[in-house]
Parts: sequence; C-alpha cells; structure tokens
Amino acid sequence: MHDATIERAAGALREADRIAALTGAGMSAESGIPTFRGAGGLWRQFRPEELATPEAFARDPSVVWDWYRWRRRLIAQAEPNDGHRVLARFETRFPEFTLVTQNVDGLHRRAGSAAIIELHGNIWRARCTVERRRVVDQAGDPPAPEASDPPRCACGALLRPDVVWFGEMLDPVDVARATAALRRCAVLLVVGTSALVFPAAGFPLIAAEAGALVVEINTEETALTARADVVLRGPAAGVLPALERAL
Ligand code: BJW
Repeated sequence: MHDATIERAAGALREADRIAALTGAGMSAESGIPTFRGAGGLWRQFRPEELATPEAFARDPSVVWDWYRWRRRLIAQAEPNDGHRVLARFETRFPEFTLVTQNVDGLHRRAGSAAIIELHGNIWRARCTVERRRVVDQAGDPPAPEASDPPRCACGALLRPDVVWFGEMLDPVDVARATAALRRCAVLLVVGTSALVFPAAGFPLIAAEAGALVVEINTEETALTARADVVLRGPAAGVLPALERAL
C-alpha cells in the first residue's frame, strides 16, 4: 500500500460530505471470525448448500443449528477490531455516513456503530418459522435456542436463525435504504468482501455509476478490484486506521 494511494483515498474523504461503506467477512477476520471463502473459510469445511439454504434447514434443522451455535460461540469470544472502531468513528466524523454490512456477527454494533444496515440479518436473532416472530439472544448469554435441539418457539414451531440464506429475498426496506445511500455517496469504501454474492456484489457498481469514488480495502484481489478506483491492499484492521490517520 503506497502513501500516494492512501492519500488519494484520504483526499477524496476530506472533500466528501456523503460517504458509505460496504463490509464483508474480511472486516471481522482479525477479530478471529473465519471468512466464508478464503483459506480456512467457513465454506471450505462446510458446503454452503448443506448449511445456508432453506432446503438444508428443512432437511436437517439440527445440523444447521449446530453450525450456527458453533459460530455464535466464536463470535461471543471475539472482540471488534481497530477497523470496526474506525468505521464507528466515521459515523460521527462525517455529515452523512451509511454503513451497510453483509456480516451477521454484530461486531460493528459492539464497536459503537449505531446506524447499520445488516443486509443478511443477525446471528443473535432467531425467528419462528410459522409466526415469523423474532427472538433476540444476547451475545455472551446462553442463547435461548440452546435449550432444545432443534430450538422451538413457544408456539411449538421450529425457530430458525434470522439470517438470509441463498435463494431468499433480502429485506426490501434494507435494500432500498442501502441503494439510496449508494446513489448519494461521493466515496464508497468496500471492505473485506469477495464481491461474489448478489445483490451486495452489485452495490459498488451502483455507486460507481452514480459517480462515487470506489475504494476497495482487501487483502486479496477480488471480483471488484478491476472496477475499483483505488485499491488499498492489506488487512482492514491496519488499512482503516492508516486511512483515518491520513485524514
Ligand atoms: C480481508 C481480510 C482482512 C480476508 N482484511 N479483507 C445475480 C447473479 C448471480 C446470482 C445471483 C444473483 N442474484 C441472486 C443470486 C443468487 C445468490 C448469489 O449471489 N449467488 C452467488 C454465489 C452467485 N444470491 C442470493 O440468493 C441472495 N438472494 C437474492 O438475491 O434473492 C433474490 C433471488 C432469489 C432467488 C433467485 C434469484 C434472486 C441471498 C444471498 C444471501 C447470502 N447469505 C450468506 C449467509 C448469511 C448468513 C450466515 O452468515 O450464515 O451471506 S452467504 C455468505 O456470503 C454470507 C456473506 O454475507 C456473503 C458474502 O461473503 P463475503 O462477506 O464477501 O465473504 P467472503 O468469504 O466471500 O470474502 C471475504 C473477503 O475478505 C475476501 O475477499 C478476502 O480476501 C477478504 N479478507 N481477510 C480485509 N483481514
């Protein structure tokens, strides 16, 4: 990462009053949460179609819940990293800052971000498969769904993780809010995502077409790299603090 490259991103941020960030699993990598597709990624050990689809849950809800319990335990032990904390500070530093995340781990909130669009849900919530009522579990507490296997709602129906699986629709309100922010922003920071999973993978292109400077922060080349205006190669927990220092 060259000083000139970081200065280009910092200069654009200094000039901008509307900024957005889109984050993915790499954002939490240095908090100890495995990514989905990288080395040691969650998909390397578990096939997605076996675990993160409505069909998998219908076939064997206990197996799917085991995977989510394992991830909840990892996340409960993790702490937000310096990258999460920089984005939390950006919320108060800039006149308009919109944080859109694909992550379900809740670490942005724990770092102090207040206004977050959680596109793929939140691992600490469950919802009734019949009543659709949400059940909130607290990180660190023994989650209520641990009580039975597979966990059930008070009405007797199965509970499921309140996340978005492949083939499921994202909340249209979240997508509309995110899209509006992407069309308005002058700079979009795209942090730690492989940019492979839609519709989020298309968000940087929406911002670019509306005239935003797209800054990619990632340890590796991605599907987005060729379309990004500025590429800051390195870990989120190092690059974001460096960017903040350059402001
Ligand atoms: C670091 C780092 C460090 C490492 N610092 N960086 C259009 C075209 C093609 C397909 C589709 C399409 N529209 C819809 C689809 C189908 C599907 C899809 O996109 N499939 C693709 C695989 C092709 N999309 C959907 O089904 C979505 N629904 C939808 O569109 O509904 C409408 C519809 C329905 C039916 C048919 C058609 C349309 C729903 C997608 C839901 C995704 N859900 C998951 C699971 C969430 C719950 C859970 O967590 O359990 O979301 S899948 C998984 O992938 C998770 C993530 O949020 C998501 C994205 O992954 P992410 O964050 O990018 O992680 P990685 O691991 O891929 O990348 C990590 C990156 O970090 C890497 O680049 C590393 O280099 C980097 N990194 N360490 C910085 N320290």
